[in-house]
Amino acid sequence: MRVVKSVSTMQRLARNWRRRGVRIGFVPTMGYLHAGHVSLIQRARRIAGKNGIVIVSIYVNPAQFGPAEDLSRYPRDFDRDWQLCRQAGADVIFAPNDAQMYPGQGEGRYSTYVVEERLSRSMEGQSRPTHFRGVTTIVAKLFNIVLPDAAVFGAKDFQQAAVIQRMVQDLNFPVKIVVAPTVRETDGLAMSSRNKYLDASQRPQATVLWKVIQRAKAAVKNSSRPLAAEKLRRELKAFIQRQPAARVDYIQFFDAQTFEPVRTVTGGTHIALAAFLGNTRLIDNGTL
Ligand code: PAJ
Repeated sequence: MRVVKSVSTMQRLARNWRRRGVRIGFVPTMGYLHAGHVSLIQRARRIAGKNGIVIVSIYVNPAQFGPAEDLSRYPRDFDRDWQLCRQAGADVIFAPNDAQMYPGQGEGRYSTYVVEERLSRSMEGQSRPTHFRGVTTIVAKLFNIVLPDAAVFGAKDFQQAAVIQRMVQDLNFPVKIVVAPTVRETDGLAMSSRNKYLDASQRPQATVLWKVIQRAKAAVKNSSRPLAAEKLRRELKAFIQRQPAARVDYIQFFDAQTFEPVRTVTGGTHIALAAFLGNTRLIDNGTL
């Protein structure tokens, strides 16, 4: 397995592979890898085939963090990431630094951004106003550097995957976007690099995000009529906030295609939520 740090080297390698007809599967990450990331790398391995190349990028992208967010303390462990990438079947880790990705930022030498203007407005986009601009910009840059045939994203970040899919469609990137299922801890908590921030009392309380999705599913299943979204939202919010460390940011019911919020909830409606456990912000989602 090869580690590449320079944009020009990565792009040169990718162009050579593509010219020779070698399939490139790509998994963009911010590192501190867990079994969720590993499942995406394994999926990319299957897509690329044994003659293809699987590239994992590890880059904590400053542009997608707000000023009050956890950029400076975002967890990192390159040696462990390296082991996990190798075990999962990656061929290349692309690990650029800030100077490679945003040359001269602040000196006026970086000034181009990619903005999706519809799906990115609600939920994560509302709570984190510059977040998706940072995500679409870095993913567009990574696609231009890595030149993937296919890129794998996790359903854990459901809105992110939809925004990327829309960007690829709107801007005609020749990349197939694959969305892989959310990998969970045995107690239901969605795996996340940020789970590391949870202390011993917050960690068991964090399962409430998953529990509330199960609760919403049960409510839909047990009702013969569509449910009023607002009433269900209030009940679920109260359920979450029974946990002393938990505070709800949003709970949204919406159509998974259009991302339009719905007023009545039925089977097939999508739920997404964000909640703080202490200072740690966690997200989860599922189909009801
Ligand atoms: P990161 O949070 O490191 O996640 C990288 C990829 O792993 C994303 O596609 C995310 O949805 C997926 N992932 C995270 N937890 C998962 C889980 N429990 N199960 C399945 N997949 C999971 O998302 C980002 O980084 C960044 O925004 C990035 C796309 C790399 C752009 O900087």
